[in-house]
Amino acid sequence: MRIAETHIYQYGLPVLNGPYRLGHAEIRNLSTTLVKLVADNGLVGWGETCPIGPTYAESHAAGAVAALREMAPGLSGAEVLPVPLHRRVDGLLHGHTYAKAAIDIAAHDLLGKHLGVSVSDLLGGALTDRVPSYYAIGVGAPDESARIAAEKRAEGYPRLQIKVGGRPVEEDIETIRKVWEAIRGSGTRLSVDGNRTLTTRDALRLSRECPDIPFVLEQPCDTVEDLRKIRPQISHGIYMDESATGLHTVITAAGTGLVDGFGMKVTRIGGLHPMRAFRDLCAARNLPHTCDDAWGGDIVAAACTHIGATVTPELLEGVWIAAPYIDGHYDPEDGIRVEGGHIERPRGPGLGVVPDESLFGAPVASF
Ligand code: 0XW
Ligand code: MG
Repeated sequence: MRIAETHIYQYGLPVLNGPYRLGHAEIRNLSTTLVKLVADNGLVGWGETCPIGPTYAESHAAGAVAALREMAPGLSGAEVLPVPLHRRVDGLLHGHTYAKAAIDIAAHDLLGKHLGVSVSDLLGGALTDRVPSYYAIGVGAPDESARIAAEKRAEGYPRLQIKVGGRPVEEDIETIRKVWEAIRGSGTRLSVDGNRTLTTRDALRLSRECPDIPFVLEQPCDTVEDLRKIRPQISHGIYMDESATGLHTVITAAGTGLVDGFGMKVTRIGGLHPMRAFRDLCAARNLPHTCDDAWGGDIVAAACTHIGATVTPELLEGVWIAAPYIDGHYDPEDGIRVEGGHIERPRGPGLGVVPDESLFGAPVASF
């Protein structure tokens, strides 16, 4: 099976009950980029990539479209198999993994439909039909964050993430303590995510002043060097997220004992094919990790859920999807939802979601 056509769409995703606050940005509106691959046998596969604004990482919506426009002409006739396809796209454009991931996801959708199997089957096979999710509490007032934490714990979320940064560290510490008081004894796991915005000084303070609270500290500081600096001085587990831009960084971080786990995004690492290798590297070093993405609708949510279902349950920290912040679904029948803090693995061949493409309007580019 080979690629015959490539169509690129953009679609607006206003944030429901926004803004969604991180340490470096308030997110109110996002633009997602979708890729529709049409194979020479007429089958269609969908991919998606949705950076969470232009400051979260070295990626942005217009960049996704531009990168895909650069690669698309060279996709014609490409085999829809991960290894040759990744080789092909790497020969068309260096880097830009977040854009290449949309092609990778669409190819997995196509391949699953062609073989009559799900994407999780293609990734080695699912260990569960219901994966745990987690809820990310944006940077907010201590009492409000504690209220949300209690509400989400009651809904059944097994894990919560508190966003910190972009304000005096004293406010972050007070928020963490109030959230802990709200969930203490429930068994709910906790991550405190700085999204690269803390100085090492504040990351150390936050850990030292909460010695009794068993959270993991996720990407508190911006650089690998800063993580290396605080590592020996900190008693909380450290997870790498934004710095894990590729398997090379993951291998070094895992191999040198720099981190205790990862927050990983399918599109940042380049799609489901490299994500599978990441999963297996973490399994080899017994490192827990998430299977997330920055943002996006049913297509990227399905991709994250499928790979999440193949992770050893003891190592799966959860599958984060943006569905709770998006109004509506691409697939009116089988949209990907969080229910009771968990996500049902999509059924059906490929990704198991069929977008109503009339939602997206005309393609911004077709090849
Ligand atoms: C919580 N997430 C997976 C969703 C937001 O895009 C940020 C991200 C993270 O953990 O950094
Ligand atoms: Mg994170």
